Amino acid sequence: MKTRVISRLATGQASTAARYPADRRDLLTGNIADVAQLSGHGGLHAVSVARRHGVTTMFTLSGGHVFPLYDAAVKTDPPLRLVDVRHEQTAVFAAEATARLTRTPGLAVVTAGPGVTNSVSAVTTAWFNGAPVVLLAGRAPDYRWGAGSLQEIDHPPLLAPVTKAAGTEHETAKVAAAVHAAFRLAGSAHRGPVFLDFSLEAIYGEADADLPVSEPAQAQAPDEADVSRIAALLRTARRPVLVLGSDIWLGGAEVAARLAAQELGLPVIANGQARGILPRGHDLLVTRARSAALREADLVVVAGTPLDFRLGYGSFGPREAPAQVVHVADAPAGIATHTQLAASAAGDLSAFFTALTAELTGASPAMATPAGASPIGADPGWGPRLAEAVQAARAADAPLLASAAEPVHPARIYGELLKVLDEDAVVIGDGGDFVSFAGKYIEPERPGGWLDPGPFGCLGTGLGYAIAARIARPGAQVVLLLGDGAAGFSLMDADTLVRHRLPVVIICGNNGGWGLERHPMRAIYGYDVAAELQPGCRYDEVVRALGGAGELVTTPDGIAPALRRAFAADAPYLVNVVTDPEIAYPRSTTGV
Ligand SMILES: Cc1ncc(C[n+]2csc(CCOP(=O)(O)OP(=O)(O)O)c2C)c(N)n1
Ligand SMILES: [Mg+2]
Repeated sequence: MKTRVISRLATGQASTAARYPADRRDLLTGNIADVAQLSGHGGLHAVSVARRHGVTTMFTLSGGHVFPLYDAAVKTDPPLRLVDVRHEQTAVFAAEATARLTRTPGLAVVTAGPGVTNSVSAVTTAWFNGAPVVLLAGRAPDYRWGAGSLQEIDHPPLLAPVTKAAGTEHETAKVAAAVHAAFRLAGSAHRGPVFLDFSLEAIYGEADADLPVSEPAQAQAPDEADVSRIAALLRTARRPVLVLGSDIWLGGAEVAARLAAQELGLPVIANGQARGILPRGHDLLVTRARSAALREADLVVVAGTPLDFRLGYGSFGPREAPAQVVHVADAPAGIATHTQLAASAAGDLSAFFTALTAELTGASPAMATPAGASPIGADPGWGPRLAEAVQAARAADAPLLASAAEPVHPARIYGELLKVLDEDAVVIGDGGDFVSFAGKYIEPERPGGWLDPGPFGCLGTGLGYAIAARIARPGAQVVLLLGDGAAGFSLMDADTLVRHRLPVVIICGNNGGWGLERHPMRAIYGYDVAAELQPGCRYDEVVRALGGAGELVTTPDGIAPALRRAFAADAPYLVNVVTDPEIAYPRSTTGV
């Protein structure tokens, strides 16, 4: 089994390194195109293609149907890093977080049957989050299909509704092309997961095939007339707001979006991975006053995120004078159809913001702004009013962030965490109320480092995201905020952190129950059931038993020193903070 580079072309001449004298190897640099032929089993073909697409890590859980993929991972040069986990869901969540943090596709490999079915919630999460994930799976052999071999089930129909494509490859010689197509599709806007399984014959079989050539994906520029229509709306709006979502980060549009906000003087609310595009404290960042901003706005431009429950389904502004709504997405299918839009644009998000800024500031010859005039028609009092609301919200937070209450108020955990969080920290939330508090109090300094589960709201992302974050951002703090309920879904994968030497700080907000369900059920029925967990359960001891470290914290003053020890530890470390079970996050939406 080997990858055979059959020709290497430099400046038009077929050549190999061996043909050049050592002192003229410089001739091999520069415009070199690799034309490679693959020869070997299907696993080798798949892994060679994945590497071409920037994959350096394979997240997986073992099964005989996928051994050739492992064989290829360890034998290619350089090898792929193999991270073997304790539940397939963790493997796919890790691939998703890799994609979201590195903006190159993430790869997960799972075995046939239950390996695939265990992946479904995580694939769906990647689907909702527009994350470029390729899930490769084993599959029962074709020659016995229908006779009932182990784990024989047709996977693609299970995956089709939650992927951009779900298919099967039956021939070794076509594996490379199929994997190449999967990566290209996953990584092109609007991004998302792609599923591909290989029959046992295809993955174990041997064949020769060309390694497909990767051309850079062509970004689709938004329609100029659409941009002009949006510019015209901004020229006359008095109280405009710009909402930025995760696709801004995933599409590499964070710089263009920031410049647009600054040059146009637009107040910004940031969601998901767009949080941090304007750093905490920036005078245009009004996330902390989002209710007031969205309630009073007369024009809301939402870019890079759906108009779903997190944004009131796209209804903004005063009841008697609803705001005009503009939706901007990276692909036409992402434009909302359930609400009336004043305008929309679809295409490359960076190109959109650049064109919009140019048109409104006069950099575009089409529409020059007289010198000194504001490029948009905003009421001069609007920005300062929102900035004041932000200040007021921050001031109101202060006592809770410093709360000396016992049992611990969850906000106090964030008060302490904010003091030690680095600018480039990756912060991951997996839980209910505990994570909602985090969303309120933690405003990142840089984009891309905030990982919440997104609109699918699937508990259990935590350990997979943390594993991936530690690998993707080796020099950064990685902090996982974990509800005690959420912990139950994936804490066993602290074992993966230990085995792969991946130190992560895990803070468990332990309110002894499913807080986000306990309080709403009480509000509806006056009582609650199925919402209690063991009070003070020693999740820290679980991590210790698995070879990591941790400690229990029961007082507010105990939090800061425990966090110091956790960040200093060279091991996965769970700070288990027992919090007040009676405290509910003040929620304004149920999501339905
Ligand atoms: C897989 C999954 N199952 C159930 C839910 C419903 N759910 C949402 S939040 C929540 C409670 C989470 O409890 P915990 O992690 O302890 O956080 P807390 O609200 O107590 O802070 C539940 C059960 C879900 N979102 N995902
Ligand atoms: Mg809880």
